[in-house]
Amino acid sequence: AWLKHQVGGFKDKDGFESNFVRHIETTLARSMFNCDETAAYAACSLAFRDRLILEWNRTQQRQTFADSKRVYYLSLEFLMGRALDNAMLNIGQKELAKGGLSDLGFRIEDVIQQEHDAALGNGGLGRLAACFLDSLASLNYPAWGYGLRYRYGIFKQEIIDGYQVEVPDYWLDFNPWEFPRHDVTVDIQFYGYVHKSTDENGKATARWEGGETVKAVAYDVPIPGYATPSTNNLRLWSSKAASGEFDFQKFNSGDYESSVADQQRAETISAVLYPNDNLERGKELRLKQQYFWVAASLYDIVRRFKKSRRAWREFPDQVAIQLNDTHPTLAVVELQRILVDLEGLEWDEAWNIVTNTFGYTNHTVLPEALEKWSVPLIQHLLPRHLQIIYDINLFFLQSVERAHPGDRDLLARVSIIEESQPKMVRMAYLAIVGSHKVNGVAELHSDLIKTTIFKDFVTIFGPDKFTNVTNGITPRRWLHQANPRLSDLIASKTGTHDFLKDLTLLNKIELSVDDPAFRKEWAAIKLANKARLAEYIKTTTGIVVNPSALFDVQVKRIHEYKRQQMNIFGVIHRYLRIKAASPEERKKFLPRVSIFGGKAAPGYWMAKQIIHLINSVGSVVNNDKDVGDLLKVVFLEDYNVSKAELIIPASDISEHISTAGTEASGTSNMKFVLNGGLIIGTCDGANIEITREIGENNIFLFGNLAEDVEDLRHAHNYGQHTLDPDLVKVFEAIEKGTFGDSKDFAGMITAVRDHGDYYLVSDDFQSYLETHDVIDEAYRNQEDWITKCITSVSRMGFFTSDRCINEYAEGIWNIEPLPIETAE
Ligand code: DL6
Repeated sequence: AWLKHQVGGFKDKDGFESNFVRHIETTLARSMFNCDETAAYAACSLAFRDRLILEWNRTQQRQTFADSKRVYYLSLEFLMGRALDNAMLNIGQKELAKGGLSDLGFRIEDVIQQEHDAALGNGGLGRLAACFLDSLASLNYPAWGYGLRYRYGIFKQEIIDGYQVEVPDYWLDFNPWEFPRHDVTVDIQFYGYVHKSTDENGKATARWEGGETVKAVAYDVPIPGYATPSTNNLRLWSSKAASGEFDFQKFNSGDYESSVADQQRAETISAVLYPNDNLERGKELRLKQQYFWVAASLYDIVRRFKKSRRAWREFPDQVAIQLNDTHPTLAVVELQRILVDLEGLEWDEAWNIVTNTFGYTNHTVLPEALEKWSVPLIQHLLPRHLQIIYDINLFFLQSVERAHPGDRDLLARVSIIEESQPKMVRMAYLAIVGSHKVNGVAELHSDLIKTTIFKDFVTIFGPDKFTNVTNGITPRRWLHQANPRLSDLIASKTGTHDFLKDLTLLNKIELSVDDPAFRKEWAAIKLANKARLAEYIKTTTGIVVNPSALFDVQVKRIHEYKRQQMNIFGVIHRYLRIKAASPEERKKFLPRVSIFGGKAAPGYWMAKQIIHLINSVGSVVNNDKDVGDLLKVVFLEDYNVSKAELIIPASDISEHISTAGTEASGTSNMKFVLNGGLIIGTCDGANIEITREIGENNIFLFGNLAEDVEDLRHAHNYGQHTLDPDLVKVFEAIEKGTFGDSKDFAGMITAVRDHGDYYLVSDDFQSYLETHDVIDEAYRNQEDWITKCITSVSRMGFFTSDRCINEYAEGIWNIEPLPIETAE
């Protein structure tokens, strides 16, 4: 397969170079004498894109010809990052391109850097979708992703005077990785009325006549598999006015502004990604985005199915649709509408098809993130869908009543309609009722959904409907691309890079754990990665850090449950200790660099306060002569996928310290360990399974357990809450104005001291500090430390997204990989 695959790439370096030059001279209308790095990026991308297109067409033809079952992954977020590096690596020709570019006078790193991240996501959920696409293609599964082509992805974060400022991220200036399909469009309706009537056979029918029509235009993005010719498709929808560019009548009568109003209103739908992570706000435009996207995707899927001329009942044998969180749940309703209203199927037959088609993945138990839409809003925007939701609920509740007669409380608890003011549609319940499988994303999380938020549904549907698929990451991007030297060192011991296709092969390096040359090179790679990050820190922030200090990293969305506030309180505690120590005692401190990065949702006041405190602590600590190199605090602006690729390989210890039971899985924990960093973490999400795989000695766990959280919160609410004395000292320092105007940080303090400490910062603080002391000690013993790192990496095989995809394919989607013909 690999040989055949090479045929899909360039024949040789000359082939690449001539293609590159052709694109410079013709596609870009430049000359090689006037070719800067931006143009080189464009030409290199176009050259590789040419290769991908060929494989992509073949893959699509192969899938159509095979007519086997496909999976459609519906996700409002795909956090893809850069495409060129990934395409070169997956095609297996990065070295060739490096040589070619060098011949033409370019460094491949500089060329790669020109690319703007495709940042169509907020955090873990969107990046997981991107890893899944990589695995689906790499494992040759027939699969499509469906999403929205936002004109503006997640905002760009600037830090000005220590505060987060949001700047729009217009990423589409030049994007060679997408293909507009102006011939693939779907008219999507909103608003309007439902006409009910009875047909000649006495059957009740409903016809929805929309009040507004918007056009969905498809943009296709090729997704190359690794070491396989399979190239799958990600289809992103963009919104356009159905009526064309503008209203000529209004234009001709001089009403220029309103002549473009329709166009602007339509284009707004796919204009921006909502920048909330683990939070839903119930905005009408968001609901419009959701329906626009699922309606266009389902139209496409159904159109493809109908070409096969199979009977409708065979739909679930041909089509699996995965709902990435509840965002696409309207797809359940839309498919039922298509089957009943448009195709004339009986309700029960249609419902049977629907429920056998969908699977639903839950990514959070946080109440504020569970989607609910107000009934009046749905009634207004999607009147027919609301009727269908009511019917789905009616038939569901009737079945519950039959199985649990007389249990009115149960009916109220599980009703898809919440009887509040206004009434709300509980999207997670609709997703459960409309799917045949529901999964959580790590063992603890999957257990928690069964025992807490979805407990009643386990009683109703039985435990088999609920399952777990622990998240994973693609080792192609998160090892080979982000950390090529480590990947090559591992290959030198395992014999090949095959571990990138079968990550369990990493276990072979455990045999080399005592090999001095291997260990030396291992340490040298880590140091080089840290030096590279130190250079970046210096250029972007002006802060000089010592690469041989311990790098302590927490990069992820800023959220109270992720507890960056606990981290910065810990940093302040360390600072106070250094300050209080004598010059002699100071020598005993292990030098540390505390590195933070992450965006706060623009409306999340507390998260923004946390960012401000981190930056304020940094400006004091970094300029304090008593402290020197013993402690530096860095906030890296605009954390995104490309920055993660730079930061993660440079970490010694990273922080995954959510309040137990709140982080569904986490995936950066896996990325850090895979890159030879150790982690400090709570017993939460996938940290638990990471511990099981790599061994308790190789991870620094601390804090209360999920099972104790409720009791602790209860105790807080009854005033049984004594603040940790070290935390009190930290608060005193903040309140004294050590880090600037203390009023700016009052919210963070009162949340812990006066408002019940919902995230248990005080309860976990002491064990957090003690564990950091243990880490300092462990780090001093570099020999042991390296052993821990190597051992951990060797045991990370389980956390590949390839394993996840195989689990989904077998346990939920019932799909098979499509065989690839081997070299002739
Ligand atoms: O499953 C991917 C990712 C998990 O690793 C994180 O633990 C979890 O917080 C995140 N969940 C969300 C939920 N947002 N919504 N809706 O992003 O999913």
